[in-house]
Amino acid sequence: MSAITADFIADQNRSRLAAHREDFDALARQLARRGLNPEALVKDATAFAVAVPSWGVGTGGTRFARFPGPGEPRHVFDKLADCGVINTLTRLTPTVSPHFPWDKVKDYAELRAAAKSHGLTFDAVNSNTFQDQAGQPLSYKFGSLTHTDKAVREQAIAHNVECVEIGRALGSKALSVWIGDGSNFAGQSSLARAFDRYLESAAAIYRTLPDDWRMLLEHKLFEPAFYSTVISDWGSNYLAAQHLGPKAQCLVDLGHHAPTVNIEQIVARLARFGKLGGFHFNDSKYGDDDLDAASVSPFRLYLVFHELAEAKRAIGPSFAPAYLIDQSHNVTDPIESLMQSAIEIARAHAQAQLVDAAALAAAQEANDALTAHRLLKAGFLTDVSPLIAEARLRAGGALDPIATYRASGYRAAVARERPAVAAGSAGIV
Ligand code: RM4
Ligand code: MN
Ligand code: MN
Repeated sequence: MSAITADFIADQNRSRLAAHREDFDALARQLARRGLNPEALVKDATAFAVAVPSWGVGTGGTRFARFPGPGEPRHVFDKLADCGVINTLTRLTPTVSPHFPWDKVKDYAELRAAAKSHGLTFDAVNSNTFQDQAGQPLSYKFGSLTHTDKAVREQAIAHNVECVEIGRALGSKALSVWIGDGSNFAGQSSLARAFDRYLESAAAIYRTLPDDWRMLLEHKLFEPAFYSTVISDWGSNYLAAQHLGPKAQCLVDLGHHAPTVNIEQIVARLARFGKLGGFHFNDSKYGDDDLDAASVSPFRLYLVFHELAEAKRAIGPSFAPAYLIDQSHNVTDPIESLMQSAIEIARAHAQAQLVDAAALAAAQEANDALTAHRLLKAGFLTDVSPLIAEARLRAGGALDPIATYRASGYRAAVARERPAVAAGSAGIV
């Protein structure tokens, strides 16, 4: 169990309960007046979940520096303890997405049991061929799955196959693959042949996937390669996923597009053709900024969830993309940022359920642009805070997760056990 007890949470909730009841009852009355069913909406909000990234609970960094905070997790077991706190308070994040080899251990049964002791299970496993690991025979400096040298490609394939094996031991059902492959100079690499090599390598990984697994391919416009990346956009991603087969789907990281790209439209397209595998949620102003979800563009996140709600209506319950957070926390306590982000993602989801889909479709058919826009925006303009707080409360979570976390003294307590990390080194995690 997490260090934060049910009694402590109940105690913290007590002083907030009367105000919450008032706010929730008022919202429930308003929703009922609008023809919505508040009880069904609370149930739906209670069922909502998003995975946290194991790499997100350590303080991130930029290319220039990293400024670690107190009580940084020393290893994956500490990371799981932190992830447990996030879920205990928010009741939104029962799964953790691990990254290998960062989270490598000797005994995966022990890791799975440790997760369980914090009330957690494992989500998609992430492979890493964008860095060289200690003792690795061949370098990824010039690429991994798309390297010109077959031996390097084979090493990268073997790593992904190992990730699937680890994932099986952990009870995961998906492999997320993001590669840093690309080029820095026009002419440096053959754009056509690099993609061919990707397809061949990815197919070798795909062949080892268990039947009930998915392979989630992640595209990214730039970085670390700055002229071209091999899987640069949703078009290349879709082509690859289509080429590989039904178990391969596209993963949309919100920060991996050019700033003006219409991501919600990409979501609609991929969903329509069964290729929307999942998300990496974060927010950004310029590029892959990895800022906290909805901290810059909450309306964009809402529009993404509106498309997801539409897709669910069209496709039915089989439509279940994997929801993950992928952020880098440079100036906040990562536990606070991840709780805040999970809540904002749950908010966008809850708001999207408020849209009158039939009325919206009718306005669209009638070409009544302004009515359609107002119907779409109605969800975004509704403050659903009491609704998602009620869902948390019923699930045993905190009415105010961040205030409760601060009151718990968790960070100071772990800082006493976990030695301070030296500042200065640059890095993503
Ligand atoms: C990449 C990408 C991957 C993540 C790494 C750490 O930009 O978003 O999903 O695993 O960063
Ligand atoms: Mn990502
Ligand atoms: Mn990224």
